[in-house]
Amino acid sequence: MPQAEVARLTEAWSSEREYNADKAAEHGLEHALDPPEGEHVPAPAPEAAASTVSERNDTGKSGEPALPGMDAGSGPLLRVRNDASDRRLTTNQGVPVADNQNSLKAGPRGPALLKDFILREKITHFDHERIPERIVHARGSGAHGYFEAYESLSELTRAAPFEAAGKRTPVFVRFSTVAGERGSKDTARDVRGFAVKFYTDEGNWDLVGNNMPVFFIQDAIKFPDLVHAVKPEPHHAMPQAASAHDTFWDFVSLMPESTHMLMWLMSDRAIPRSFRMMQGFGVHTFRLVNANGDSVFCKFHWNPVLGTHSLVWDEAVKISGADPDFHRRDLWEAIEAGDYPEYELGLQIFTPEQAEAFSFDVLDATKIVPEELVPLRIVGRMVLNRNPDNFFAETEQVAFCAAHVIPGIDFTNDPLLAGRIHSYVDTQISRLGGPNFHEIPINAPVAPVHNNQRDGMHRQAIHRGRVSYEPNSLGGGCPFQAGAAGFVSFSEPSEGDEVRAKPEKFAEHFAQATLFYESQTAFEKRHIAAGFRFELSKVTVPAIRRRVVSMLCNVSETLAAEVAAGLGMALPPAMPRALEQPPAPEVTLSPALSLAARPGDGGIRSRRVAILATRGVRAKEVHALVEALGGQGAGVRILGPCVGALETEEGQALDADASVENSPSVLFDALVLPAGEEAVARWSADGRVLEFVRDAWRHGKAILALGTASEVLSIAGIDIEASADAALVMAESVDEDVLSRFTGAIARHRNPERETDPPRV
Ligand code: HDE
Repeated sequence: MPQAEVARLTEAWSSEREYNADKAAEHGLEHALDPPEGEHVPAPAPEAAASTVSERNDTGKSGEPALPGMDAGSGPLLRVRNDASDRRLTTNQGVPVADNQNSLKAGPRGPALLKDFILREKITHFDHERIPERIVHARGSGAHGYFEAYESLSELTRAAPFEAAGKRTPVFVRFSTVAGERGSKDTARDVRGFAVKFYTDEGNWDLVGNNMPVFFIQDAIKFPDLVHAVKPEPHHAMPQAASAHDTFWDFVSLMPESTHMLMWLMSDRAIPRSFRMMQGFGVHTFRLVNANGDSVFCKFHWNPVLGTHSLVWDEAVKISGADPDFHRRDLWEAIEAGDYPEYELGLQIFTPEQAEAFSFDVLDATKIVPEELVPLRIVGRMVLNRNPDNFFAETEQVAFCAAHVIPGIDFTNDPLLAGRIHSYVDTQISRLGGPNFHEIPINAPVAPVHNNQRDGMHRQAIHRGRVSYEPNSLGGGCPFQAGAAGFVSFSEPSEGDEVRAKPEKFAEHFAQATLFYESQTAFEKRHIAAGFRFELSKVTVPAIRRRVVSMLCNVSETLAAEVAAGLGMALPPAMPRALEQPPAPEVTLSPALSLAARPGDGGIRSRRVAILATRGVRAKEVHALVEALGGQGAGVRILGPCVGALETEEGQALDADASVENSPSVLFDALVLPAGEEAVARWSADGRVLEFVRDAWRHGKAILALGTASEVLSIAGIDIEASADAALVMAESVDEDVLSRFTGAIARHRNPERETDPPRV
């Protein structure tokens, strides 16, 4: 189209907006509650909105002009996937590389030349391969999947994922530890991050939660203090990925509001068996808002279909050495094997009036809303069915943000949440190098993005046209404000003086710590006491230990006494309470808080079973078990003294695919000791095998001993005569009954009744 014609169209288009008719509606409350859509005029011809009249000249790189309203930066990741199969090597500029073995030199023994742009590009890029790690949650593992709604929640919220039964929304999830650095171990005692990015058709919603429903602090202003206290101490940068040190306990012992979170952190919740076997929580109270603008309060819960299961501490410590990637590997392998991790989403819905009457404040992130008070409504499920193609591009570059909400989800005045709404975008600017991190493919929404934000480091989008301001007439008023169809903040009346203060109810610090402790089973209580004992035994300043135990006196005398005894100290007086006359709690026992409340689906899918093998092992049962357990979805490995072929009792060859050396007991959920005279004799004389068996026993694992293999248990020091133990199955050979007792024990995960403190073996 000739330039003159474009000018004529532009004049006509611009004239359609004689004045800004939206202006009058900008004022007053009515506008706030029901914002109008912005005035906009369709372009009279595509050329009128173009940057250039030459936009149809396709150079082979420039491509076609933008389609009307198109945002090529959003949409599936296909647009950026890169596959090198059957392709030649190139530079970053696409220049084919002839020789990737030698730098350019003046003669074979001569000096390297500065003009070797190929060498220089390669080395320069390599020099900058790392980006700053996350200040917290640095170590994480991610997966793609989808969320599927069970029902329409439109009476409660207009949020897109809950629009209709069966609606699927793509998600990317990142699980993480908090304190450790990027290369630290997976099985540290720590909170786990549980961050979900929903790519909804109304933009990205990030539910950036944890595997514990409460937090250490009540106000964001204390977050840097908390993190400085828990991270390695600044003078010598130790310990890595551990809260068991002076500065953490010094801080929390002076912050009694941490007590409730400390109960969770010292419990088995802090050492999950798998990311697939832990809950997730949104922590804060959020709002749901429906199309009429009506709002209710909401707490988000993720419940794993496999149930909640944890490691025991001794196991977690040993896994750190045997496989620091234990959780990352478990997640990856489960997805590769088609055992897609699945979690149900539960909502606790309550009104502000209900909240007002609670003995605690729902804006206080150190408090839960007990499920006995407000039951869970299960509204959908999340399935993780695809591993990332590339760890860095996806799991490392994904940028979650507590401020990413969509129409239908809104914030409350939780002062911890307020700080988070600021922090996440801010941190990405230095971590991901500028304000355009939302254009990194894993972060880009699938909903199109159109606004007048421009430029900045690493800008990817090529904006068509010359309009980057609003109001405008040269772009037909576009992109125009969406009005009531857009995100309308819930209009909550606010009152009060500008003060730095906390509400009175925030001063109650112990009731829910007691609720949590009292709601645990006997073995969980034992583990909590052991957790405190271990952590405080690493604290070198007795005054700090005393302070923590005095805090525990306000939770449970029994717990405090047990911890004090474990530290060889006298029980101190209880710490003075900030609130002397706390209100009576509504709920004093909540079985839902115990890990035992969610045993899982009763199957053994993806559980790991070790079958020991060595020369002389009876192969018959080994083959039968591989088939039977594998058939039920368990991951079965045959562990020899080393990998490779060994000769069985029957004189056949059996292939060991792992060894007692490369895969110790802690990497498995169950153990089989098959029969075979010679094998039993060999195992009985092998220290590594005896250690393997002892660990399996001590960690409460299901054990199947066939024929005379039970002798190995006795030699390992296990008192099989005295133990009436459902997880120890001894039999001559494998039949239906033996198999069902063994798989039943595996499905139960661990047998805590076997535990003694100190351990019997
Ligand atoms: Fe975070 N948090 N946080 N946090 N958080 C970060 O964001 C922050 C809090 C959580 O897999 C950072 O991208 C403040 C509670 C998860 O990438 C940072 C406060 C909960 C992840 C940040 C909190 C979380 C983060 C570091 C107190 C549970 C990992 C790098 C006001 C509801 C997300 C980053 C991922 C990460 C700030 C407290 C969960 C610095 C200021 C409470 C799961 O922005």
